[in-house]
Amino acid sequence: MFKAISKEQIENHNKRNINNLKKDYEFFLKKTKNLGININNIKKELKNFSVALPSWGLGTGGTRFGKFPIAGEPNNIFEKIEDCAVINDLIGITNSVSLHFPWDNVGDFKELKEFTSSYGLKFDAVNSNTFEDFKDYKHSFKFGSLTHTDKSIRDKAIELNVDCIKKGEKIGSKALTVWIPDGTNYPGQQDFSKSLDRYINSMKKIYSKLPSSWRIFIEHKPFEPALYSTVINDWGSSYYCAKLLGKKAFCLIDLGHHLPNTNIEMIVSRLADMKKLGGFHFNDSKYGDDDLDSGSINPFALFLIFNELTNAKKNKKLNSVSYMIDQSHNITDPIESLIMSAIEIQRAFAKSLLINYKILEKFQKKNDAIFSLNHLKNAFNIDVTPLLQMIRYESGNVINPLEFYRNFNYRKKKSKIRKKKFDISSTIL
Ligand code: PSV
Ligand code: MN
Repeated sequence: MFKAISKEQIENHNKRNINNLKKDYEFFLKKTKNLGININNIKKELKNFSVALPSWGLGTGGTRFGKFPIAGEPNNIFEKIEDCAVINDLIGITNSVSLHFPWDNVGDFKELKEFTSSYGLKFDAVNSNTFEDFKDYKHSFKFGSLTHTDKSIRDKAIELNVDCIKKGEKIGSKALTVWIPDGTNYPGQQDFSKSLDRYINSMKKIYSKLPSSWRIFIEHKPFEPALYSTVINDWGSSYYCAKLLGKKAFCLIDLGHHLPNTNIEMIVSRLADMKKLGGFHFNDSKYGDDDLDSGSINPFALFLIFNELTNAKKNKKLNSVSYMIDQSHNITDPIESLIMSAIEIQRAFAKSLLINYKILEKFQKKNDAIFSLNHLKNAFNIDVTPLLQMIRYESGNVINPLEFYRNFNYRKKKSKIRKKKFDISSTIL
């Protein structure tokens, strides 16, 4: 840590902000003490919290209508790692990066690993891409990948996933996330049952190549790019496959991969009970898989997810769960979006730690709906900003990261060094 941003710059920023923070923090301590909350225990839990950054979220995203790159944005995985280091130096809760292959292919993985660890960063789950065709491919994933009717195409998709594991081993990853685009656009286009069988057979082959300390995450999604049906459409199918595959297979919940109004926190609880909850792709959405910034649309829903996680952990029902962000930053500087999103995720977690489950259970036993909700709302409504700021301050990170980053003029500096993607339309935010 602290290679991307000098300690001195951070200290100067913190010196200017610490007096205000101390006042806010004192007020926060008084308030939580009155509620009988032990902040030291909560701080310990929060200091162990981290969420992985998605390599694909560092460049500006886009829609099928277009893309608006910004000056100074990264052109390759090394430059993306530099940006991740900036984020982590500022907020201290994002010390790992999730890679996506073949997008993040490099000639020398040893070099990438060393470069990354020189910034105090490591690698989280690796992700496979069987949802688009690349120039050198002799096949096409147009009609599916792991579930394709043609064995040679299924074999290619299996090979790409095994290749991800091999690359992941070189960089110290411990998990593979598999999301497939397979499905149909027309009723009758495919035999649902046979395509699921083909999926399971392909996944068994990938699973057999997993190193013993690795896990495999199955990511479900009800639609897109297939618009009538998908093969792994929901958590039921995901659970079924994870169970069939074995001990190292788990379900991954991408918050955007649900139909509107789905009770995602309930899915979290079920998968935790079934010991098959492996990880998350955090983002937010209003309509579908919008890939909006975490907590930007419905922070209460995010809090309710963490309520289930915290409760499951208290009841010893939770395996180790990987947290990753999966967003597309179409109109913002990705670094700013990721700073804010990671803090929003941490905030939801912090608020869930303020819930007193003994008190909540008393209300639940009495069927007291209003006081049960009120107990959750009390935790949700406490402003934990001073707590998160104090944790950053104590860990040597920055009290107000967004403000620091804006004044740091990072993009402007990088725009002088990094290759320009566009001359006229590139904007510095
Ligand atoms: C698919 O929508 C997804 O959520 C999967 O995780 C992919 O790997 C990722 O987005 C990147 O496109
Ligand atoms: Mn995802």
